Amino acid sequence: MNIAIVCYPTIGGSGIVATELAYGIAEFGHKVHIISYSPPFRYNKFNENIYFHNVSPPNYPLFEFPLYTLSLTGKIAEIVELENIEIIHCHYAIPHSFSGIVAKEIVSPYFDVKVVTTLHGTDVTLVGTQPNFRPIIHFALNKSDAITCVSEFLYHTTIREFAPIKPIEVISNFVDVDEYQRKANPELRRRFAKDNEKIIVHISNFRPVKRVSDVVLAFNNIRKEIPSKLILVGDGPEMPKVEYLVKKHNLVNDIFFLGEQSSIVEILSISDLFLLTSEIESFGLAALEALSCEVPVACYGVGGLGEIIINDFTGYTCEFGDIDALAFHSKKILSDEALYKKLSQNCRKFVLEKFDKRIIIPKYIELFYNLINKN
Ligand code: GMT
Repeated sequence: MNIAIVCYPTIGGSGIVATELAYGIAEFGHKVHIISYSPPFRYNKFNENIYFHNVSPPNYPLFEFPLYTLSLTGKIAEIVELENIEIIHCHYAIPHSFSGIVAKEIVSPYFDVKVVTTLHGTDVTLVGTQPNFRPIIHFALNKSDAITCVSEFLYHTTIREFAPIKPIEVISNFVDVDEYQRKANPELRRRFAKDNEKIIVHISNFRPVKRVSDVVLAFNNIRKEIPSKLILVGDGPEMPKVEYLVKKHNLVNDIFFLGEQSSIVEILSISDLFLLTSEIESFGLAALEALSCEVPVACYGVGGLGEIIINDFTGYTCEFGDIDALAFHSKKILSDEALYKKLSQNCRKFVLEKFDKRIIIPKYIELFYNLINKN
């Protein structure tokens, strides 16, 4: 098959899923054409079946705002024609699905191409419900040849918000379990913590929705009883607020700011607990990658997180905003050795059974084959 994947290149789950999917599909011998405004963050290994096509909006004095959606649409139509694309797979509805649908329309006299929309989260829960975007998403969903959601939660939310005429398939996110596995590294661990200290980690894009300040406050509570260090990975608009809190609570020597990192297995491999404090998370890919590296997760029980963080099995969920409960569960995990052993073993087993890319990627491939062979 010849498949175009349209995605965001920035650090964030939808771009990561799209890129890992590109590698997975390419391994089956299919040709994948990634279309975006720069090479995606995790597109860092060469594969002869993957091509990257850059979208660059024209710079003209009349256009005060870059015409990205139009440029993207034109680029998709061009690649469909040039590369004989059979499937346009759009990750995140705005503007990707919209552009995919219009590109399909442009080439329709000569090419029969199908559009698959994969919804990831805020394209439905936050951005999608804004009044000026709602009709666009509605249009894009109803015109897509297939729609997928990354979790049961997102499936139900999409039905409630948009009631698309097409059936929606849940194809959950996945992880490369061979890459995301714990590799003990005592020397690296010692660079961050003393032998008697635990390591807590948080990884995100530091957007307001992630509430990273809550991570700092929970850590401040935890460290009063459990000798520990916190590693913060990522960067984003909330960083100044987080830095302020760290200074205010005198935590400068206990928290490491690593910034954006493309390889996180090494960091997860020296971590004992992943703290996640998002106010909404349709799936929580970063948490899944932690589980795959045997790191239990403590988080708020919001969105689709309850589908992967199972209480007393892979970690603990608590009520949104209850920082004390988050700290309580974290202390429990970090102080009870038998519990810790049980949880960390369950984490890996759970991922191997349900979220291994070898289980999930064939579901996308089957969906593509069915669409191509429909007529
Ligand atoms: O929706 C977003 O905030 C953007 C998106 C992204 O590009 O990171 O994140 C969503 O998609 C991920 C991959 O499917 C999910 O793991 C995240 O839970 C989801 N984020 C939210 O729902 C906030």
